[in-house]
Amino acid sequence: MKIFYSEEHRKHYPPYEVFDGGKRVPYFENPDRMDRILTALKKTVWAELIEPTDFGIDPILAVHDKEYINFLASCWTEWLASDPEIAATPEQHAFLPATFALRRKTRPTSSLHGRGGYYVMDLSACIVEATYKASLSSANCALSAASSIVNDQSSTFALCRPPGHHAGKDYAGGYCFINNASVAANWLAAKGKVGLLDIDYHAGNGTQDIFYDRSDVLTISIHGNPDFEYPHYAGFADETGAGAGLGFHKNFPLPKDTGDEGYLTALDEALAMIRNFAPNYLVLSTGMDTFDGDPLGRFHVTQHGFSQIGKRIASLNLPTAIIMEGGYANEALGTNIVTLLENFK
Ligand code: OKP
Ligand code: ZN
Repeated sequence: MKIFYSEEHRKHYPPYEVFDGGKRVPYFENPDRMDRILTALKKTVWAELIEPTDFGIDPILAVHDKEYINFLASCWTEWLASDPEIAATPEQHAFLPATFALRRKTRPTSSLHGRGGYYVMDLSACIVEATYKASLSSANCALSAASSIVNDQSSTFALCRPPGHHAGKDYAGGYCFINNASVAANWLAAKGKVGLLDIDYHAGNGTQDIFYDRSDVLTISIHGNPDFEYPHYAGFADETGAGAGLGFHKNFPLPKDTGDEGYLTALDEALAMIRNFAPNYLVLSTGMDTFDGDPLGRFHVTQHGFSQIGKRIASLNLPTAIIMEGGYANEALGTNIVTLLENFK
């Protein structure tokens, strides 16, 4: 199986993130996650690591707002230039706004913090020097996977970091800056009908927003109920699309302590919807944070569960671009990914 991966992510390693209550903690979405997965992949006989192709900025701008992308590109340099103390110790800092724009009647104002609060949704999408380049490279991994499934009609894995599914057209959030899966799905939509299934533990709010009024990409997300879980304001069952897209988005908000059985019941319903939609391609936003004991999740999916999840999704028999999203139980991450991927080779 082709695995698209770049080392470009490594320096995107903010020194901290901020939890509810203002608590600073080490950045959970860290480079070690990729090392765990790489180690596990290298033990298989079927994983073929490939550098992503550079698709340029156009397929990204087909999904994201230009001013938002400009903000990501220049944020760090502007931040350093704004304060000599920060410039003296850049490795101790991350750009984080402390004021956030509501989407209603607001606009990006010209100061860095004015744009920061407009384009950044929370205190986990920390921007450092390497963030923009890492994000572009991550998107190129997803685009390379998309292009590869069209050419080969077989499934591929994009080992993306940073992840993408919380990033919307013009906002970053939840460790995500460019919505890799959406960029890939939008690129694929020019070639055929696309199903996008998000199995990360957290609701794929960015993906939901991007395709909300479109009927050519069916988006489905299975996740912890936003009544108790991040991202808190999207992912409810009554959000089903709008306009031409009405009926082409589906959320499965599940309760705390969901295990294999409850998860697979929702998955089967999602797969029936995808079969009915009959897409040419599938994009799978793949988070492993549904795993039992994940530090950021409240589900109890087991390794056996991941094997079943992979088997059932693979039985759709669709060329699938598997896109890495979250998963923070780093010790188990490699094994869990390999267990899922085994079904697609
Ligand atoms: C990204 B992905 C918890 C704060 C939540 C953000 C979680 C982002 C998850 N106190 N922090 O979907 O795995
Ligand atoms: Zn997640």
